[in-house]
Formats: sequence, structure tokens, C-alpha cells
Amino acid sequence: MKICVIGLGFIGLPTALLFASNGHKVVGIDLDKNKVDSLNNGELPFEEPGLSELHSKAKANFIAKTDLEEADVFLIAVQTPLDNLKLADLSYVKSAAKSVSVKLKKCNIVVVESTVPPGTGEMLVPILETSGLKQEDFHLAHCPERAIPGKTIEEMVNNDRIIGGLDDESREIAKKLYSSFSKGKLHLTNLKTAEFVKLMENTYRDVNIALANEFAKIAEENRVDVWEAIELANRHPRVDVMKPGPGVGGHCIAVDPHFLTSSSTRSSLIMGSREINDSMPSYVLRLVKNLLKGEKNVTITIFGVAYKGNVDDTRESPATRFIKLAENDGFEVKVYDPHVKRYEKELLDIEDATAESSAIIIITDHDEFRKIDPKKLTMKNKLVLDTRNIIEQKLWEDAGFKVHLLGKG
Ligand code: SAJ
Repeated sequence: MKICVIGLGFIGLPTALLFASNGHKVVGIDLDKNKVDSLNNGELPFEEPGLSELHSKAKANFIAKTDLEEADVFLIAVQTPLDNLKLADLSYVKSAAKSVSVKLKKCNIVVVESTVPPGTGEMLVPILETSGLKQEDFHLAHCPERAIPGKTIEEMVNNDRIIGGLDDESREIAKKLYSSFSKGKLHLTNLKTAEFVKLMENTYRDVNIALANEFAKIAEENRVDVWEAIELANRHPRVDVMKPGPGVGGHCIAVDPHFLTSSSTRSSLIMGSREINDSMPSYVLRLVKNLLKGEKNVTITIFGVAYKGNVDDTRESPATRFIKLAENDGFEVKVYDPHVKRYEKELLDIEDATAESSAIIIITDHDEFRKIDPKKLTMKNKLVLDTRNIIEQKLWEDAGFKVHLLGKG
């Protein structure tokens, strides 16, 4: 089949390459001409394990273009950001559907992979009907991805998937399509349920991380080490507490609960959890201020601006909020991140980032941070605050550092 994948981002690109490496002719569409040219020259726009190998394997069947063309399948994988009112900005999805309507032919299928609020699929039908076709002439499905960045390709292939369809035929066609690379079970339902399930999954994770963050704060008040407490609690056969940290980032977990609740009045737990997770950067700053005993106009160093370990993605990263808060408070902030290549602040190497510093704040759990030799760091003041519990405390103490762990009272 010929498939046009609209949006070559973190989800669209690997999905396009998986279809292409499994026998489909794939045209990847993106408005960003530089990205399209780079991809056609073999350069990938982001880090992801296995992506480069997949790109080589898919080469014969994949081309990137800026303009949409006729196809059997139109797969929409464009971004759905939050607007200033914390509502879903569906303009990219609508505009993709509008451009599909110009090329849409009888029996084509439109698949939405972008994460969207419940009801979006049904809202797209009249846009697609501007093609002159009626709803019964084309197919429409929602097949949300479940892959976790850092393991995107492995999970895209192996995870079960939910497929929501406008009707039985849409569901069956989408199921056949995804079976070309998916080894997981494909569960069929209607459009709105599929949209709802995707949002529930990420909201579930957000609420559970909020619980872990609240445990961390209460543990500090009680002079308990929350990390040890969580490890012990998780020995219970029905308890699985997540990890506390400096807040929740990325384009999914911090965003999707808003999509789920924006039209509801029953969301105090979900929105309360969002508030807890969003407040973690200010909580961490308060810890820093206490540790520095009110000293102002000092330099502090952030280790990690990616939203989580071992990725180069900084979208909604808690580090960004933390840095802004710290700068507003008078701190000079320097940044070191071995994965991130582009950021709104200058990225320094580890020596330059720490030389004048009075404290290191570990925000991201990159593996590289576990391997640092603290004896090699010459700082103004040897203090480290680990918000992820990733460094070996004794090693750093032996190198003369005062070590503080988030959640350890
Ligand atoms: N985090 C914690 N504590 C934890 C786990 C995560 O503080 O115990 C933080 C991370 O550091 C990060 C944020 O939460 O800042 C989100 O990271 P994540 O690894 O939990 O999730 P994402 O955003 O990378 O991917 C999620 C996944 N959703 C679920 O696991 C339910 C993934 O399967 C989805 O496909 C993805 O969202 C998406 O695209 O929706």
C-alpha cells in the first residue's frame, strides 16, 4: 500500500520507517524543508536507539517530501500542543485533515496517531467530507502510539495497541495495516474510546508520579529516606510506587491529563496531581536555597535539561522551569547535558559548567551522571543535590562533596 505519514516527529518518523521497512511505499510529509532535505540525505533529526538502522533498512521504500500526495493511507502524526488556556491546540490536526481532504479518494483510510481529546475523530469527519465524499466512502481510525521515548522502536513493534474505528471496516483495515509490523495484540474499539484510553494511560502515570512526589515531601518532614521506603513498600505484592523527582516533563504525561479533563468538572484528583508535579521545580529550588543557607548571587550548575534520562528531548522539561525560577531568584545558572544538542541556554562541558559553581543540581537521570568521577570536579563549593537518586553518595562524599538527596529527610 502507499502510505503518506504527515508529521515526521518523534512518533511519525519511526512509524513511517517501520511501515517502509515492512514492504509499504511510504512518503513522509513535513512542512520543515530542512528536515525533509536532511532526512533524504540520510541525517536523522533526533536520537533514538535503533532509528538509524531502521532508516537504512527502510531507505528503498521511504522518501520525505513537503507536499502531500495521493495515497491509500493518510496517517496523521502531527503535534497537539497545549495552548495558553491549557486546552488542546488542534490546529495542526485540523490543517492536516484539511490537506488530506484535497487528496482523499473512495476507500482510502485516514489514521490519526496524534494524541487528541475525546471526540476529535468525530469532529474531523466533516472536514474530510469537504473532499466531496460521504462518511461511508472513506475510512477513519485512531491508533494512538504507546511507545516510550528511549525504547520507541522496540515498543512500537512489541506493545499491544488500541485501534478505534469509525466503523467495523475502518477497524479491520487499520488492524491489517498495523499487523504489517506490530507483534503485539491489536484491540479493536470505537474512535472515542481509543482516544479516551490513550489519555487515561498517561494520566494514570501522572497521578502515580504525583503520589511518589508527595511521599518524598512527607518523608523529608519525617526524616525518612523515601527511596528506601519505596523499595520496601514495593515488596508488597500489590504495591508499585513510582519514583519521585524534580517534576514531570515531556510532551505526553504533562499534557494529556489536560486533554482528558478540559471538558469535565470531575477532575480534582487529576488536576491536583498535575499541580503537585508542576510544583516540584519550586520545591527543589527551596531545597537549594536552604542548602545554600540563603546565599544569593551564586552560580549553580544543572546536570541534565532533557525531560528524562538518556533522551535529547527538552520539551516541557522540569529543568526549564527550575532554571527560570532560579534565575528569577538571583542565581546564575550553568548547564551541562551530555545528550541535548540545542537548548535555550548555552550548553557547557562539565568543567566549564562546574568551575565557578556552588552547587550541582541533578535534574535528569542520564546514565553518564552515574559514571562521573567527582574527584575531577573543581568547584567553588562542593555541594550536590540529587533529585533522581542516581549518584553513589559515598563516592561523592569521599571526594569532599556534601550530598543531599531529594526525599531523604
Ligand atoms: N517520571 C518520574 N518518575 C517516574 C517515572 C517518570 O518522575 O517514576 C518522569 C520522567 O522523568 C519524565 C516524565 O515523568 O519527566 C515522563 O516520563 P515517562 O518515562 O514516564 O513517560 P514518557 O512521557 O517518556 O512516555 C509516556 C509513556 N506513557 C506511559 O507509560 C503510560 C509512553 O508509553 C507513551 O507512549 C508516551 O508517554 C506518549 O507518547 O504518550
